[in-house]
Amino acid sequence: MTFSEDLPRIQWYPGHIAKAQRLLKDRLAVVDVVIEVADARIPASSRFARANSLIGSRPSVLVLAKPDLADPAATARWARELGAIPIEGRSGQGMGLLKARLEEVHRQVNARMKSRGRLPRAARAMVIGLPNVGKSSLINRLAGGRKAITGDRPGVTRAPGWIRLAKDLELLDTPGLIPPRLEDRLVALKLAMVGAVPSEAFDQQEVARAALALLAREWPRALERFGGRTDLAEIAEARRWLVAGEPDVARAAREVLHDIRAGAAGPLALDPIGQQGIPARPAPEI
Ligand SMILES: Nc1nc2c(ncn2[C@@H]2O[C@H](COP(=O)(O)OP(=O)(O)OP(=O)(O)O)[C@@H](O)[C@H]2O)c(=O)[nH]1
Ligand SMILES: [Mg+2]
Repeated sequence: MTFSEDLPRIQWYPGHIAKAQRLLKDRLAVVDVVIEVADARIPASSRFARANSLIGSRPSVLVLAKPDLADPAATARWARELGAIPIEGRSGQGMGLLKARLEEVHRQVNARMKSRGRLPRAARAMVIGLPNVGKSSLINRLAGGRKAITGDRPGVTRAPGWIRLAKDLELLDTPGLIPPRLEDRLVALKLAMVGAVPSEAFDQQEVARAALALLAREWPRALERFGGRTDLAEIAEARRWLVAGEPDVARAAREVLHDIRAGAAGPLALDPIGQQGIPARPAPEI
């Protein structure tokens, strides 16, 4: 059997994701600039398959979140390849670059509006990304101490608030949630490994086993945390996690997944460089 046939099936589609999907389209309709957040550990797998059709011809900026949990060399290569900006949520490292890029985009958007004879107005930006990828942390960093401006905007169903980031740049205070791509089992496994899918949504032992097998194939250095073992019973035995004298495999699965997610197994790079996340998009028409 091949590796991919063995992969667990992960199904998760809670109501809030379905609702967010409906809202995303409406909100994107009033946005000029999209800030797409991907996970630096899986820059391709964490992008949204339908991003192109949703973002359309709008300019966009790609942020690689949680670079502290990713392999620095891989992140640097991905950033170059995708023209993306790595941003560390806690230190805010990389924010200066993002702000400069947003300013530039907003100047272009303004110039376009003027050339079309439209009244000048602030450019509107919105953050989109997977569950738990770091959207709110990024919004908080961008907003600093600024307060949300409330008020209705045509075309927005639920009148979210706008935060003024600069004289002519506003940010939507509610991020757009994009659904995890679970139909591709390898992508789904990687999403579970970075925490984009909550562990209640799948069989932990199945996913922990598949995660260890994936690490053995793609990123063996992470297995050092588990003494080089890929077998849950062996990991449990080595750590002395026993129930009634037997290896506590359920606990081993939980701990393995936790360590992978939280960075205890070291920095990760789970997508091969060059892997296509979404088809290349022609340069946006600004
Ligand atoms: N290690 C690390 N953790 C981060 C970083 N940015 C955010 N986090 C953590 O990741 C978790 C999710 O961050 P949020 O900003 O709430 O993510 P979100 O995309 O808004 O999540 P949802 O609203 O649940 O979809 C939190 O525990 C953050 O502290 C980062 O750069 N590095
Ligand atoms: Mg959030």
